[in-house]
Amino acid sequence: MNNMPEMRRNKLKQMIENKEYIRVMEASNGLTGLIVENTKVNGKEYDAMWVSSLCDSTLKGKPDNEVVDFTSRLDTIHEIMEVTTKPIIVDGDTGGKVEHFVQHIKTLERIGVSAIIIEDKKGLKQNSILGNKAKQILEDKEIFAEKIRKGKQALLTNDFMIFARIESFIADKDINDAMSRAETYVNAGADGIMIHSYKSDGNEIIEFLKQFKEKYPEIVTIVVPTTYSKFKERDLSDYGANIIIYANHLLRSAYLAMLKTAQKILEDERSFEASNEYCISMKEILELIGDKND
Ligand code: SPV
Ligand code: MG
Repeated sequence: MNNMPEMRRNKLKQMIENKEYIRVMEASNGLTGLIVENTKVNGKEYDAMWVSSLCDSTLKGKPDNEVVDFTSRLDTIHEIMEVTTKPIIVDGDTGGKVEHFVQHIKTLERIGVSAIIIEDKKGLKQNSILGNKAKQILEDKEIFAEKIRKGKQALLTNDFMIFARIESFIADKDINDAMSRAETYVNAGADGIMIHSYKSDGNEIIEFLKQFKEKYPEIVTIVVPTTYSKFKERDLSDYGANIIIYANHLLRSAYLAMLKTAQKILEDERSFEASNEYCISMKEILELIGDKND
């Protein structure tokens, strides 16, 4: 397994050049990293991994509001890198203070991460899917653009990408706000634009992709179809999406399975039933974490 930083870092750029679209799955620890690395169905597999702030926080029982700091996020990334080779996109939340952001992306670039996505919010960051049920405060677009500009200047390679995430729809602003922010961030050097929505019809996303790709056909677009999950990858790609991220599905499914097991053991006052119904065997677990040098 070659997981050296320089081998991993440029893989995402190469994939963007060569593939119709990039399929990304959340990886939030070594174990989920192994699932993303190794799962294959009918010749299909995941291209890259997303290190989600939501999942990283949830696994620590903490809210998704940047309380889990960069050092801790970095531990998670290292853990994933230990056992995988696929490229990594890091959820950088707001990117924090510009001075800190510059340091953080230099670290990420050095260890072999391929891209960071930062979102144009300020104040106490709230998860986007909360939409208008939380206070979503957008950053001034010029201030945010400066963060992108400074970040780009700090990088040492052409491999590492900074993607700007537009939260206009999350803050109930319209397409004009989103497009104007997109233009500012592209001009500041953003390598791609992520557009997000908490609505399930996907209309805002489709309209944005249409307008954006008309203007910037060459700039990478990223979508996270958590709420508008009915769209097939092919549809999103046809609308203009280049990177499709399944941001939290391993964590959410694992939680459900773990809760069921915990409840079942309480119910039965032994593990026999839960073990047979909900658990993989000890043999399978031990094989999974067997000696990777074999
Ligand atoms: C995350 O996975 O942490 C994200 C995507 O930022 S979302 O939860 O939809 O905001
Ligand atoms: Mg996040």
